[in-house]
Amino acid sequence: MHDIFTQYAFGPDERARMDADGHYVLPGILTARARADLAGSLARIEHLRAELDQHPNHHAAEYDSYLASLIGHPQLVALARTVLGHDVRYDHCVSLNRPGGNGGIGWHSHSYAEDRPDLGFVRIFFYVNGFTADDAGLKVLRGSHLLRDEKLHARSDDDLAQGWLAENAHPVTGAEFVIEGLDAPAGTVVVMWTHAAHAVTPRRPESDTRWCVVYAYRNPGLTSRARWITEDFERHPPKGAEALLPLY
Ligand SMILES: O=C(O)CCC(=O)C(=O)O
Ligand SMILES: [Fe+2]
Repeated sequence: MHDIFTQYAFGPDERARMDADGHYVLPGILTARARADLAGSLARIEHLRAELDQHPNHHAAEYDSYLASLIGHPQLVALARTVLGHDVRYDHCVSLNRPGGNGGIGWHSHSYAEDRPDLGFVRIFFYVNGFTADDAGLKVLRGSHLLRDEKLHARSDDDLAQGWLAENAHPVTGAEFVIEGLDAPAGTVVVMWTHAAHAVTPRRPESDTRWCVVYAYRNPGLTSRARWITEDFERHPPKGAEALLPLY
């Protein structure tokens, strides 16, 4: 099994940053080989999406053996465990390719265990060819995950400012939340707590496709809304993922 990450630092300091901010950016850590393999797999998913009357992007690993092989990849599972502790389950693998002209996505958060802070859920985004803040760039609100609000929704920064931002303040500092646009060089990995508010800016019409896939893991304990795993896949787990696939 080839390495997918080059050396990176994610020790107690970085982990504390993630717990304070809701996300942590690991710039350019994907190996050249992983970038090439991922770009190939993600292009195949995009092709299937156009061809099939299905949503292969929602089950990307079920349509591509390379993507499936990463679910139990020791480096990816180790990163998930650094965030969640040892007892983790795989939740989903969704491709997030954004071709030139893609509209991005408005502000939202994701759900899991709102009343159980002991149960974590992390999304690990692979930004294969990166992005810039004004070109399919991820936007965040540092500290928003601390509210564990799964119902956050706003179509635009203005809607967010007039709604959720006006009604909520940082629970620790009391300060206003600040909209922040991230930049990510090629090969960047972003880890994000599931309740963190985020949005994505449109992809410029003249830009190439932004290749991205997200792997999500969680502590078992509750059912999960985003767990799009077919029975067949659960019965025939990819190598190394046998213990990660069950719901509990
Ligand atoms: O496309 C992205 O960068 C993020 C999309 C997103 O919001 C998500 O997958 O939860
Ligand atoms: Fe999202």
